[in-house]
This record gives sequence, C-alpha cells and structure tokens, in this order.
Amino acid sequence: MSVLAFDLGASSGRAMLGRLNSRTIEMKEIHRFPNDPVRVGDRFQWDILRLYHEIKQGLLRAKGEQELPASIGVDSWAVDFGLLDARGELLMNPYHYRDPATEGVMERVFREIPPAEIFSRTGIQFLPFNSIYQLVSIQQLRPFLLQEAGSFLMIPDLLRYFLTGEMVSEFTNATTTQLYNPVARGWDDELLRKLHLPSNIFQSVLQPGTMAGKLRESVTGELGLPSIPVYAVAEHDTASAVAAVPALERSFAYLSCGTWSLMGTEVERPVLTERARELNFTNEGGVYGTFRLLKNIMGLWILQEAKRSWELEGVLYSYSELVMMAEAEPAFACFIDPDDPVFLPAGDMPKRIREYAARTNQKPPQTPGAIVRCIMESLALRYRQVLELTEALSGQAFKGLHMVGGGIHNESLCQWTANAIGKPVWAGPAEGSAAGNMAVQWISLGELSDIWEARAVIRDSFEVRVYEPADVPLWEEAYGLFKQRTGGNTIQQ
Ligand code: LFR
Repeated sequence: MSVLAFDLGASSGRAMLGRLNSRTIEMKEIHRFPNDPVRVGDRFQWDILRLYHEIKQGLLRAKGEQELPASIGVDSWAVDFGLLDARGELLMNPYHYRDPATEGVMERVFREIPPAEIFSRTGIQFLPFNSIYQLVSIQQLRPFLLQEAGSFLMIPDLLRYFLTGEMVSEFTNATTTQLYNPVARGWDDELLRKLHLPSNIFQSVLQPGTMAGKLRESVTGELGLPSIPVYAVAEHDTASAVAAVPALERSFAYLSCGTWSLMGTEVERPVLTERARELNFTNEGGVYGTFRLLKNIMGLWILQEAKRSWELEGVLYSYSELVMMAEAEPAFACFIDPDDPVFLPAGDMPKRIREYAARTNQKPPQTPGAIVRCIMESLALRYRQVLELTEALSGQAFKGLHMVGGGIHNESLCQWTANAIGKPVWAGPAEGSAAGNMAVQWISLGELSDIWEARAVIRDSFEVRVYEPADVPLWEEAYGLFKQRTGGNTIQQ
C-alpha cells in the first residue's frame, strides 16, 4: 500500500511516495522544491502560498504513479504558524523563526512570568523564536492581527487545512509552541491569560496517527484526484525523524541532522526538573505517548550560511568541495560554540566565526577550508557535550549514537562525531522525517502493527552505515580544549 509524505525543511521540501512491500519500504522522491524565505524590509517571512502550490504539484505527480496513495501526511519545521480570520482566510504571511522581531521578547516575557513557571507548565526549552514569543511580538507590533484572528494553525496544520478544509492542531508540533501543557494535556490557558493572548484561537489537538480529513472538493476538482484521506502524522519534522530512528533497543540516543542538529533520547514522561531547565533541554511531544527529551544544536545552518556568503562574493562551492577543503586543513586549530547566539540569525558566518575566534583569543581562520573545518569539528565536539548531558539527565548510558537526516551525507561529520563521542555512530536513514511520516500512516492504516515494528522495517529497508570511533585520545584532548575555549555558553546555562 502506498502513502504520500510531504516533508518541508527550512531550505527545501519534498513529496515522497512510499510503498510497503511485505516488510520493505520503497521510497521515491516524486517532487522536490526549494523553500526560499523572503526578506521584505527588515522582516523575514515564509512564502506559504508557494509552498502550498508545490504541495499541489506533488499531488499531481502522484497521479502519474502506478498506484494512488492511500493517504497523505504533512510534516515541517516547528514553531511557525499562520493566523486566520473568522472566515478561515489567512491574515498574514507566517514569519520565519529567524525573523529579527523576536529579539529581546523572551526577556520581556520573563518580567511577567518567571522562566521556571513557563518551563514547569510546558517542559519546553527557551529559544527566542518559540511561538509564544512570536505571538507576544505580534501583539506588540501588529495587535490588530490578534484582534482579527479566529484561529492559529502551525505550518503543517495550515497546509493540511488548505487541503481538507478542517482546522485541527497536531500534538508533536503543538508542544513546540511553548504554550502546550503536557501534564494537563492541552493548551495552557493560564499562560495565555497571563500574556493577554486570546485562547479561543487555539484548535483541538490530535495525536499523530489520527485521520484529520480528506482532500476537499475544491482540491479534488482542481487536481482531478479522488478524496484521499489526510492524516495528522508526527507533524513536527523532528518528531517524524525520531519515529524513524532504526533503534533495536528502547534506550537509544539520536541526532537528527539537518539545518538544525537535534540531539536527545525518547522518554515516557517529560523531565520537568530544575536541572533540565538549567541545561535548557526540551520535552517535545513524540509519537504514541512518548516525549523527546532533546536539545537544539545550531547544526549545519552555520555551514549553509557560510556557503551562501561565499556565493554572494561570487564563489560557488559544492558541499563536497567544502568538506574536502576542510579535510586538507590542520586539525583542531580553532573552535566555536555553535550555540552562541551570534550564529542564530542569517548573515555573514565567516565574519562572525573570525570575530568569535578573536574574542576568545584564538587565531581567526581565514580560508573557506579552515572555516569549514572549524565548524565541523566544533559541531562534533558539541555533540559529545550534549550527549553527555543527555546521559546525565536521563540516567542512561548509550552504546552509540543514531544519526538520521540529510546531514549524514557529510561522511566526515559522521566519522568525527564517532571519534568525538568515542562510540559508534549508526548513520541512516537520510530521509528520516519522510520515513517517520510514512510509518505513522502505515500504522494507522493497519499495515504495520506499532512503532517498534516500523523501526524494524526501516532498519531492514535503508542502509545504516556504521562509523567506528578512531583517534580517540586526540579527540579527547581536543574536547578539553573545546570546553576551555567555548566556556560560558549562554544557551547551555
Ligand atoms: C528542525 C526543526 C527543529 C526546530 C526548528 C525550528 O527542522 O523543526 O526541531 O527547533 O526546526 O522550527
């Protein structure tokens, strides 16, 4: 039985058709499209209608395949949303989570509600772009939007609404707003009240795996398709990626590696301790009653933006060229803390890295190769640091690390990660989010019995490459240096 997964990342989206033949998944990319956010003045926004257009193109391509999908699911990055008026029409272009307007908002909110209270109510890490702070920023800059708003829908909810006409929210992604209470299992009305945000715009929250409507008439008419069911899958892309981790054991650590690096473990219950808050870990909703105890690491974003800076200067490097240039550079020359807030907004990363080096008494890297080496080594060492914190917080010792997502195409990064953590890395699948999106659909359709069967099928269907650790003493020494030079990390504390 085939299913269709739309997986939208921060830089590209894809429509993947999955076929389950007895116990093997065949995945085919039927449509891929860029996701280019648009800067207008000093605001940074998603081109949501273009994304919806591309979703329709994906549906048209599915028509050309030998069998129509039995169902459809949409996942995307988290935290961003659209506001709709009482008639269900979009009031605004959703803002990009890297839009500068949220700067300083979190700190202002803390004057009204102490961070300890926000964390105990939501279990979510403090990131300046969480939906809660975006909403407060809208309240300050464009209050009429909230006065007019009839509903709030996260990006995948919104696209699903365009497809089906049904307005419902989905659990895994709802948790990332930092407005959802995982213990009370609902939107936190008290937080909303304290912030003077309207509570009537929030929709009921479905668990992943619930049928959430069918293609509406206007869509079936326009595209010449039957009324295919649309499921609420694990609509946060990271939740879908974690669902697809091909783990053998219940206790496992993962690193979902794309624009962001998300590292953590799956837990049965949110960890709402003081320690979790101090370390700024999050408890995002997972599939089938689980939670994702994890931490955001800035990830390959820094490399993507550096590449873009060189492009703007007129030099176009491919990722493999950049990685090869990095491999030719001397090891451990300069480290950054990838989670330093200076690396969050879009902009000139090579310059920011050089400034960071100067600020921390290191020799600033000059060539693209040296800069990329610095980024990749620093990421691998930061992974080691966050893995240790994950172990401490969850009281587990992991035998190795599962890496999923497009970042695993960077083989040196996988190898250096294994070296840095001194444990094997199991890399695969690269299309983790799409696989997890499909798995939830197949479970709902009765084709797979549960998430553990899905993980076993994923393990058998995709290559999982093993990277054994090497040069461990050298990396151990480098880890000491990394900690010295990057100490005082604000996100970690
Ligand atoms: C990864 C991701 C992260 C989330 C970030 C912003 O694609 O969904 O989990 O923190 O994007 O939404």
